[in-house]
Amino acid sequence: MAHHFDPAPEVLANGVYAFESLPGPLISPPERSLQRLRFAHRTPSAHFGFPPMELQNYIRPAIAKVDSALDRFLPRAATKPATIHKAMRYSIFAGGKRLRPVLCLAAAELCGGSAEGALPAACAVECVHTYSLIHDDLPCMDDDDLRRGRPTNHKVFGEGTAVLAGDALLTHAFEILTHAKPTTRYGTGALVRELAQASGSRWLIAGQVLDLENEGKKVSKNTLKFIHLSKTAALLTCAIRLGAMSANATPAKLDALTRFGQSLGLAFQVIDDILDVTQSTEKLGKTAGKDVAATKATYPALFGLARARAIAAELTQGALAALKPFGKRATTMRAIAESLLVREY
Ligand code: GRG
Repeated sequence: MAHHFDPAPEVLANGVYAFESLPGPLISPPERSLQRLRFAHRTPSAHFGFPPMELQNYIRPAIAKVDSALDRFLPRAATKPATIHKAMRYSIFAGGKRLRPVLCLAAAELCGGSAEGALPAACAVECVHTYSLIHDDLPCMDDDDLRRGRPTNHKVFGEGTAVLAGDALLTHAFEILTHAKPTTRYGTGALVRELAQASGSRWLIAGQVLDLENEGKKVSKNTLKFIHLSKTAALLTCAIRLGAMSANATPAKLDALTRFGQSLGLAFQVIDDILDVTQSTEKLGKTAGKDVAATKATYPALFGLARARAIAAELTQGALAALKPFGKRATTMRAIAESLLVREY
């Protein structure tokens, strides 16, 4: 069976990656709904920027379900050797937004499944995501001291343990994923392949490799899009696809959600780039201004802030358009996408 993460992006003769399948330029977002989100009340427990009350009512219990499932799925802190299990739990429970697991649960429900049925996939993706952050923060990568508002894993446990905590989370993710119930369309092998491909050397790691290789260089639009698509959008899309697969989604629904995930994932990273230059370290919970300091390839660097903001809005609009076949059932998914566009951290 053809698989979403199978084809590597086409590499052109000049070494540039082609993105014919991605949504092109789109129209501006509806100003009215943005204003509603901008002025919605923000509570300290709000994880997604400015979610309106109805969305908070969805996100809070979803995060609680994910947190308690992660607690069940991960080895106890006292399990020997305790150091590694403490280090894994330290980063997992450091206060991340839980965006990917929430999207996974929402995708399952959108396709007629249950949040409970999607929990193994949601937790598996969060473990892979957390591993990637632990490794990204290491001195040999982005070299950061702060993550999720706390000292980074290697600052607390030392570099060796941090490398191993990342490795262990990556491996444990696949053990967790085997707890997902197979459906008539998607067996355990299909779910495992999905996560392995999204987090492997053609997607997540490809993005990180190009990110490192292009520091200090002026990259083309296509290369920048490939970096963002692979280092951020691939895992986010994978979370959504796994949620849909846990609900035995039809191929048509899976395709629509793949388009949604790719546009949303790109928008999410463009906004991340913007926040890096517009927000404080305190607000972000990670060191602000790092991209400029490391002369990273980012949307504000390549296009300027105003154009980067417009691109994020266009990509969000593209994500919303991909949800059209779901009609009113996609209200929560739409609200998540809209709230991410106006997030401040
Ligand atoms: C294999 C050595 C080795 C390293 C892998 C792949 C990788 C390292 C790093 C890529 C990770 C990275 C920094 C991707 C960018 C995606 C992104 C914006 C992450 C932050 O996501 P949030 O804001 O984080 O959802 P929280 O903390 O809220 O979960």
